[in-house]
Amino acid sequence: LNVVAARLHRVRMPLVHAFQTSSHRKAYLDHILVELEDESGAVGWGEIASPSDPYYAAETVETCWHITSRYVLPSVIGRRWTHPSQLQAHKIRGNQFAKAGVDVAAWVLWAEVQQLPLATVLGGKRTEVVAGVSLGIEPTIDELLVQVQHQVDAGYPRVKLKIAPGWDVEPVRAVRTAYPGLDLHVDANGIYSADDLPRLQTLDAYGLTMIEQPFAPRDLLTHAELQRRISTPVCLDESVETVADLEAALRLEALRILNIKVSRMGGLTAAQAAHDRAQAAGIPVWCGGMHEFGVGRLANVALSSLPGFTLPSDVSASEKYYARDIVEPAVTAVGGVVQVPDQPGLGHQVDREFVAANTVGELTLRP
Ligand code: OSB
Ligand code: MG
Repeated sequence: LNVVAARLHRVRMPLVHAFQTSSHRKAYLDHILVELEDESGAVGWGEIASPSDPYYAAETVETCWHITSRYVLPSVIGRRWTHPSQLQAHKIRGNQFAKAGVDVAAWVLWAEVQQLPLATVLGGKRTEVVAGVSLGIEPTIDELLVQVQHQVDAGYPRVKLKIAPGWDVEPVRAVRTAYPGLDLHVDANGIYSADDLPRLQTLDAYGLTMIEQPFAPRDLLTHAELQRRISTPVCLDESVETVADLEAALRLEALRILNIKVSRMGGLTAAQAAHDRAQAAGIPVWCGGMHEFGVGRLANVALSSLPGFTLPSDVSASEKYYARDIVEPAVTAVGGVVQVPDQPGLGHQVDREFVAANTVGELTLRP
């Protein structure tokens, strides 16, 4: 293949329900869609799902735009390739979200050219994947319980709660009391420190499926310490940006579950490698989300069809996030189960008119 043109579309969409984590609050998102065009005329789409501000990872929408247009795309355009993994921008340090959007677009293009579903070219075996939902910090516990009920009614079998100091044991106790059998887990997005170990240990009493990323991304040692003290599995998210990070975390016994995010790992190539490594180590994985629009979410669905994804993934239906999605048809879930598309590429059409109507910035690059 040979990419002869690349386009970036900065698209703005409001969330159905504003979302707050331990680090930030958001009501609308700007994601950058990446469109790669092959010399054959085939097109592959990817999505750069970076938050606007550098509070989840170091990147922002602005840094992604800069790095993608100035470094990642110039390393791809006009270069001949036969497999998307050959396009890895190894020279560029970090900037995983920027790299991920281009890597996904290359995988989708490759699947399109072969007329195969993205899941199939990745080695996916499942025809459907189980989805869970992620619920933000709410102003009150009563409002949280309304959100949980709403998602349980929609059929989702797993609920994850965002926690932070002042919003941890109480909401967990309230939700656990109301839903004794629910598959429930918590995600702190790295807000706690070693001083909080005793408080986090008290969460061990609530039958949580996992405690996700309690400590700062580089603080593997404190994750290992917590895992020694509790029987609830510790799950890593922000700590694992590369397969080498995973290797170190495994060696330190800092995790028992891995959240694999396509964006955080720099794309499907690395996400697939992390899956293989975790599977060899006996670590169950699931696919985390970044409130992706349809393009990024369909890449997450395809990844989740790999055999090691044995826990529910954050691949909820379009309607959980957006009143209208940029893909046609929208992604749907029945009883918390999402079908893995069996059509070529992403398996759904990108709605170009709707994308154009919501675009706030565009750029085309050629050799
Ligand atoms: O840690 O998983 C996270 C959203 C923004 C930043 C961090 C996270 C999240 C989510 C989104 O939980 C979940 C989803 O996309 O369904
Ligand atoms: Mg997380």
